Amino acid sequence: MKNKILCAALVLMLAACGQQKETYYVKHVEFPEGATVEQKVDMASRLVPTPQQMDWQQMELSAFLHFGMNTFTGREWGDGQEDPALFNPTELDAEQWVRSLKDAGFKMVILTAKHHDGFCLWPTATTKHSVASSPWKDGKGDVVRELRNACDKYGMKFGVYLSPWDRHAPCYGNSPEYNKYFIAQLTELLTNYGEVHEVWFDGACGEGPDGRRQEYDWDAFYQTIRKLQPNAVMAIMGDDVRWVGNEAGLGRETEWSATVLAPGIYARSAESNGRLGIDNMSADLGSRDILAKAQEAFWYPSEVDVSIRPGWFYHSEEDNRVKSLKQLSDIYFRSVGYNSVLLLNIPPDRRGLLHENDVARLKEFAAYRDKVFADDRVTDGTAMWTAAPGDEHTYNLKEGSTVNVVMLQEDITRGQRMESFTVEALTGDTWHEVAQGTTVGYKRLLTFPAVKAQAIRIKVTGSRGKANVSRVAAFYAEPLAEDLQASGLNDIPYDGMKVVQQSPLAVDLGKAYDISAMTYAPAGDTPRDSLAYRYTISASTDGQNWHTVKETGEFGNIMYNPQPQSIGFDQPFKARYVRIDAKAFGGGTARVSLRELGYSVAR
Ligand code: FUL
Repeated sequence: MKNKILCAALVLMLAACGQQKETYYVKHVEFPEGATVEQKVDMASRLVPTPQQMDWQQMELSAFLHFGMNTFTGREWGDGQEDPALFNPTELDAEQWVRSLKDAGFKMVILTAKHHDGFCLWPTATTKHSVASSPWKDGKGDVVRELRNACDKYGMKFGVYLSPWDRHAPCYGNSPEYNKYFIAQLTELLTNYGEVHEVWFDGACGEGPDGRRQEYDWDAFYQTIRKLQPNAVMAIMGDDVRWVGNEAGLGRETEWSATVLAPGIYARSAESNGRLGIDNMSADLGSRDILAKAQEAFWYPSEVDVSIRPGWFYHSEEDNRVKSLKQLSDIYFRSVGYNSVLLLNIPPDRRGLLHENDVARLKEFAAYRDKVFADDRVTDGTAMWTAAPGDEHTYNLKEGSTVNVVMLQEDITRGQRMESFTVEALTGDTWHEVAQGTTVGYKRLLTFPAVKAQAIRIKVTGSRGKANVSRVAAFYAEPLAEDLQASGLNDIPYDGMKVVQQSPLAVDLGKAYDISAMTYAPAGDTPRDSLAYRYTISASTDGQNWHTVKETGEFGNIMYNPQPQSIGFDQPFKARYVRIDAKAFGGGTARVSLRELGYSVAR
């Protein structure tokens, strides 16, 4: 198979220092029969990205634009029966999309040229089910073209999402015919719209009419892309970019771009991944243990796709549920900061504009990142350091530095190698550990409680040969409190609430409400050892007589993943006063504050 030959291409390069030859494997390596774990680990540590994968990784931030028929029907998945007459944005302005995204630091936009409902946003020759049959611009419009032009104007890279699953095309399920149809659509998009940097194929594969199953010809799709857009990366159902495994914005703390997960489009992948017992969602895709069982490994880096709103498409009822700055910042640290590219979806609305609330949040998000990363406190962090287990390197900080973020980068053109390390801070004349990390890869951001320090020290505790650490930096990120109101996790105004008791926290909500659920969202500056773990919730209508509404609840894993968690109840209860008795993981008393709790009011 041609792609196998391409992937297996082996290059010899001169190591920068030492002049001895190091062997690198671009994108794919097959282990020899009988290879030992050490040999496999060594070979995996010499896997490197293609130039396209490298460019892609360096973008860090891409934007997704889910726009189409669903925008006008209010659905997330259309059934393909929608009338094209419904598609009629009143003020579509692709320049507004691209300008807002560019200002917010995004380097590429990917548009849903066709979602599962089969409606095409460009006037395709393959079907009438497209913008050409809509009233928008009297059927003369082309959303893909408008986006392309805007990208050219603002210097933004451009990508397309084309859903293989098509609930409209009558030939869907008749495999050879539909594959031809799909390739014709792909060919139009990859021929008529200039340079395409990412082609995004969703894995969803539903049934066609009469329950027929479509067998996609992935190899032919792959060849089409390689022929027409050799510089594009092929994502998800592709072999350049891997789906992280969830749509919640959660990267893995240990994230190997050099992975044993075989891309789903290869014929052999189902057998190989099945034998290893892994899929995109598995926690471990690259450890020594799993390498020991594998026969090959891939450079197949992760992309974290998540929407700024609950849905992928615009729904006006979600206008007040745009993710908060804290949520976006957490997502950033757990995607870009976990060796992944963040693909954030911002869905244009029915006017054909990015909604004001989303644009405002994007601005805040960009301003926050700019502020955090403007001032690298490390004075000498860009000198390349070749790090073997047991090695350590000290980095001086500018005078008077307080830091709570450390960034590490590896030169991945020489492989991903770091397996574990610690970060220590020097305060006065004492070193103390502030963080531990596992993989680094292209970029790793670690956060920890703020510390005033003169220097930081990185100690390598595990690596695959010598890791090439290309940058170490340190920053201070202002802790963010969750704005439960803005993120739609609280229905009751905080202004009308009062704390009636600090510990355990008891709150007067201002008046009685029927409460159906609550949320606990630990604030960014809550020390980990005082986070609530086990809790009891009591309610009262008069502040005197209390009854228990939740006997024993647990915020599982909160100490490692301090994200909002919901508190469900068997039935809604009426309360003006709410109390939470909570213990921390270690058994001590937890500290909960007023704005860390949100309330859903029963309607
Ligand atoms: C999913 C699709 O089914 C969603 O609608 C969305 O497009 C998301 C990015 O991928 O699998």
